[in-house]
Amino acid sequence: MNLILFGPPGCGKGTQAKKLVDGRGMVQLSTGDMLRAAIAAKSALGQKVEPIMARGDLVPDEIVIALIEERMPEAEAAGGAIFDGFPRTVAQAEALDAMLAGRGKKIDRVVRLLVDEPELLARVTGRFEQQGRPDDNPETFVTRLAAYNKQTAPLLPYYGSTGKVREVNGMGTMDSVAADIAAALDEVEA
Ligand code: B4P
Repeated sequence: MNLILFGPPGCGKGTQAKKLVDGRGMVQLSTGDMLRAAIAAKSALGQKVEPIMARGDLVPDEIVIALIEERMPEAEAAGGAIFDGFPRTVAQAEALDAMLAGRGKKIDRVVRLLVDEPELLARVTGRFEQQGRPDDNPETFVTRLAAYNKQTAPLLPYYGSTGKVREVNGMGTMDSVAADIAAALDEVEA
């Protein structure tokens, strides 16, 4: 199964993807994690994206598309993947569809996590205090949310017309959100 976890920064995409990896053995492809790994490794890519991420802006499409393309064989071998934080623009969604179609595959489900803005800010601020992730500071979060609203939210009509989108209330406990996502996935597998 190929699943997209969709929603604004701090809605729980990474949190829920990790639960699916643990519970169902699915493969998680998180562009955010890949970019942070490049920064930690001080690679040329990491040095290029570090200031962009620190501002809260999206990194260029071609960079994240190449990162996903590199991991496609792993996803294919596992029978599918959880796309976490990708796609974030219409160009990325089109590239993903083309990559999957080239392998005779498709997106099976898009789970949209619904969380209101005060809760998003509270979560990201909490993580900033605990982990100090630079782009979680409250000022940068405003830019990340604006990027979501301007560049990522327009993906909703792109996927809406496919009938594959399921909305899940992301405001509950991590376990209750996980249960609702499981129901949305079981519907595909049934
Ligand atoms: P990401 O790493 O994707 O960051 P994110 O949107 O904040 O999601 P994350 O997975 O970290 O957080 P989660 O919601 O799980 O992206 C970071 C940056 O990388 C972007 O701003 C951009 O610059 C760049 N980037 C990444 N992908 C890109 C792409 N495709 N194109 C361009 N640029 C890209 O969790 C947030 C917090 O909430 C956690 O502390 C968690 O503990 C808490 N939480 C989760 N669920 C909860 C619940 N149910 N109740 C209470 N707390 C909860």
